[in-house]
Amino acid sequence: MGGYQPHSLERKWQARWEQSGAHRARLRDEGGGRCYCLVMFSYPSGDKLHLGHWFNYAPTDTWARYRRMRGDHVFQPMGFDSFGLPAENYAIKMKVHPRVHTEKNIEYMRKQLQTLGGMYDWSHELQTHKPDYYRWTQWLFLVLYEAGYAYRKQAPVNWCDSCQTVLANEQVHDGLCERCSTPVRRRELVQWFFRITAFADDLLEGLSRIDWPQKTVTMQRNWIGRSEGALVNFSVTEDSLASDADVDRTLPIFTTRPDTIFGVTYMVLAPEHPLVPQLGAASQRVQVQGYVEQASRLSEIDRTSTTREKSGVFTGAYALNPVNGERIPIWIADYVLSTYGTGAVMAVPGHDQRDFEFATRFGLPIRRVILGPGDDPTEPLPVAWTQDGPTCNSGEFDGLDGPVARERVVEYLRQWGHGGATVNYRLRDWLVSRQRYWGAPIPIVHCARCGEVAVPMEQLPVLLPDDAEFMPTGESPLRRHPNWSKVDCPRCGGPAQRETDTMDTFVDSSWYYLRYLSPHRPDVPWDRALADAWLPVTQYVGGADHAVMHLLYARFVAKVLHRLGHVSFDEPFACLRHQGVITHQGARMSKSRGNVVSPEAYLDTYGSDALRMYLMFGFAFIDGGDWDDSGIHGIARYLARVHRFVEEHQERLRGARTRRDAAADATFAQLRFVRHRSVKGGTLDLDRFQFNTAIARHMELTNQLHACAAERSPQQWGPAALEIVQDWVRVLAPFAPHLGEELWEMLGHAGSVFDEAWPAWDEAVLQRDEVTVVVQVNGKVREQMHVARGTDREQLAALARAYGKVPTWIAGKAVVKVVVVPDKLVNIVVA
Ligand code: ANZ
Ligand code: ZN
Repeated sequence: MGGYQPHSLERKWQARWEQSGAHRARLRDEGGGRCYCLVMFSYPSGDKLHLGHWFNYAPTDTWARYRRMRGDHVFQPMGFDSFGLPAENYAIKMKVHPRVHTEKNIEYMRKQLQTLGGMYDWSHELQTHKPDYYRWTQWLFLVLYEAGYAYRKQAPVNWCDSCQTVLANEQVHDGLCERCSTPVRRRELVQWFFRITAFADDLLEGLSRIDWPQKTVTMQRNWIGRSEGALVNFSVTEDSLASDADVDRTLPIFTTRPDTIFGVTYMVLAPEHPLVPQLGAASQRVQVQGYVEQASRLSEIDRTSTTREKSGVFTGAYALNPVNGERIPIWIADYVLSTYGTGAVMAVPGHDQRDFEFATRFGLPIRRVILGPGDDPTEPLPVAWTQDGPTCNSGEFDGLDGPVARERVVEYLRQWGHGGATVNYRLRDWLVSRQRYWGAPIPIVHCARCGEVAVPMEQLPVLLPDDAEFMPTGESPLRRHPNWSKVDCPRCGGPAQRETDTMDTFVDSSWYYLRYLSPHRPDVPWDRALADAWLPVTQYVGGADHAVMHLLYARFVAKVLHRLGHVSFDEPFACLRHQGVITHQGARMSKSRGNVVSPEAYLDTYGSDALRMYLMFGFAFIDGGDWDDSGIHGIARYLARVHRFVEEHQERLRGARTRRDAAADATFAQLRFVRHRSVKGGTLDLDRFQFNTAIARHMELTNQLHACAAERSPQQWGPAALEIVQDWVRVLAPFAPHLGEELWEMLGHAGSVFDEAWPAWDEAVLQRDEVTVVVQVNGKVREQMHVARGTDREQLAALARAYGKVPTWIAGKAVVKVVVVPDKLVNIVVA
């Protein structure tokens, strides 16, 4: 006795779990389903785990425990994404080595996670900054490199002056660095890329085979941005070239609207287009150069903004339209991007909004070649008509509908060698190199004689030196190290230089789910048999903010590994759910905002079960919400009440085992009904990650138990009632795992409640005594009656004739016969 003492109780069960190895995954066990439940691991960046993390991990653990009781072998690993910018930035600010403080944070976070009571198998923990992990990240790089999916090229990159590093497109928000909000600048640098674009169609196709939130699927689809269209080769006129240099005069453009080709009245090149310096009269040169410089200072976001006034300059050059030989002026304008399509467009102001604005501003002709409803081919266009319609003013292609016109124009172009159908993607190759210290070194050596040489696999890992100067200078810290980069070329033995860039941390997290299965294998990145048995991940849980970065990269890497025969699946995460965000004072929790709520104070006051249960009960998992602790006290009281029930009724419950249960059916009918309803509801809710309503179901059952205990004497509790109490404990256990174990023990059981089977429900018990009976008159449905189940034929017939509006349907007519199907239907036939 002594009431609910969460702290000692939780310590007791954590120690027992540890001692008995209760959370050890038995990955090679046969029989039963396999459930790989994975929650996105976190950055040990110094913020420690706050309530937002708790909100992610606790419900997922509840779900995993539930699956275990459903009979699955559950694997729920935990680890740390310990390389990368957050850790390095923190280290720079605090002037401590990233490894030192990262490892200190990991110790702390691991302790936090242990207090949560998560069913984690810590013997499978991994940390991405450890050589025995990043050795295999380097292996992955080489696998891609050798297959031609990793390459180096000069590229305009997003550069953050404050972080002194290159940022991926995904890390630039509204033209600002996502980490420090410094405006991002374009810069040309040699960088490493992964050829994700080679998998664009596979990445699109796979989206239809996975159970992911619709919004995330749409975001990935848009990010990949597949456009079907045509490549059309215009040609620059001979007299347009500045010098008689031997340049190719073809000017290819990408268009999704080849049906508008007769409406082209000018061309636009991106200011960065390689032809620009070659074009036009000397008189235009100064103006063109000035404009190019001005454009280079703008971000892509600004350039594509629809509200900004269009700008541009005429180059003095002309191109020829391949379908009609027309001579068309070539302009440059910043609304055309160098990174999309061919960096050049055929402008059709009559039917494209941007072109219309541009033409209006600069007085360029606007021509109608597509008809809207009721349009006259000779009337001028007051606004751009951007939808489909029959063609006009288009020579031999006149009068064709959009799709047909497009097909015919493309066919014509193809025949005459002026272009053809093509598909264009918005997706760009993944820029993976970083000029930073805290990451896995790229395992490449540059040799004066042999060029780029891969480090042989058996020489991995290429160790990150501990003694590099990691304060940012704009150059890779590894380059400034006195001797780290000096090596002998693996191929010729001559003097060579290590690649000094490190890998984007998203490379580390692109394959970690594979390593979890066998994190200590020194000989292979993962155990193939285990990977075949356990993957893809059954349930993945993490923030929606990863919709196009991590979640796209991990899919890409799985597809590469699959194509190269290293794994047998090609989608890594079969089912994905995003937890909502727990904000505080209206904003996402972050140390810099000073609005972080840490779980410790609540743990000290209420214990872990109460905190995790409150997080699940007080907020919808998918939606999150603003932190408000006013309900946590109520949840703590609820758990105490549950505990007290078992404590106070122990005698009654023990005796129930041996007592005869004769009166049980009658006495406990209502309890039985609520038990089945609450188990059914709770189970369906858990399948949908609706933890709050699942808990409400449990509360319903608690109330019913209390009512029964108050009404019925102890002698009336037999085994059937006891079983209901046990189910009530079983159903609580995944939510409050420590208390669940404790109650199970109080009920006299030696084993763990998590080895118990999840209770089932019986639909028959849920059939309330009421049924809906349809009333028809001459076969037409006129009413629906709610009547007691089992009502006999005569009574049903009588009820039906008088029910609702039925009397008005049969008034003044003769009832010929009444057909009755008990519990279902009454059909009154009248003449
Ligand atoms: C002529 C045309 C006529 C166009 C018309 C549209 C409507 P999506 O769907 O996003 O793929 N475009 C092509 N390359 C561009 C670039 N580098 N920068 C800016 N715009 C570019 O868009 C394809 C359309 O965007 C292309 O089709 C082209 O304009 C423009 F009535 O060509 B269109
Ligand atoms: Zn060499």
